Amino acid sequence: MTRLILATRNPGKITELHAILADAGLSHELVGADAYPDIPDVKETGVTFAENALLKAHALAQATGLPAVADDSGLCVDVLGGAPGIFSARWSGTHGDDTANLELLLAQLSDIAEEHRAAHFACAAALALPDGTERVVEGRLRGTLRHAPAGTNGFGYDPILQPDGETRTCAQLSPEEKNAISHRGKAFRALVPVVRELLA
Ligand code: ITT
Repeated sequence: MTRLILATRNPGKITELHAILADAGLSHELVGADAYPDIPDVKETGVTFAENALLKAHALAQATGLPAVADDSGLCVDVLGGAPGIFSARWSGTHGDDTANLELLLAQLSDIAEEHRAAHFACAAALALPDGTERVVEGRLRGTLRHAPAGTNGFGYDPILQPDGETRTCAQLSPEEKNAISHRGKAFRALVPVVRELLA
């Protein structure tokens, strides 16, 4: 069985990719970066989601000698020209402070009318092999930004993004409902044929 390493310490992402690979009939053993604690975190110095996902996947593939999968994602707001984008996790200055990031964004958009509040979550998912072979695919979830948060599921900007065709925010969807339509779900599912092709 081929072992695949996923460049994240987020157990939710490991579970999600595991389910997607299993649904597709692939039986690769999937391990998180936590299984290799000596490997340092990679600096995300790219300026696109795809560049950052590839940076992380290559670093892990080189360090472990295993095929590696990495993703990078964020929220892109149309009226802000795609920001926060790759800065989504540290929009308010502190990496991973979801509440501060969300509140800052809501304040910045406070006088923006409903019809101009379009935004999307974007995710790039990359596969890199130890020999340098690489592939990257992308997924998006389009929606509208609410004026106030609603819902307690998920993380990050989930409480303010209402997907197109939905009456609830992402944070009001169950994890299964979100995975079915999410940027990350789409990107990981698009990666399945790539895994099949390169790791047959
Ligand atoms: P890694 O350890 O895997 O890198 P991370 O928390 O840095 O995880 P991501 O690169 O996946 O996260 O996402 C960057 C930020 O984009 C994240 O902190 C959120 O603010 C936002 N984001 C990404 N996907 C999201 C989602 O599905 N729902 C809500 N916010 C999301």
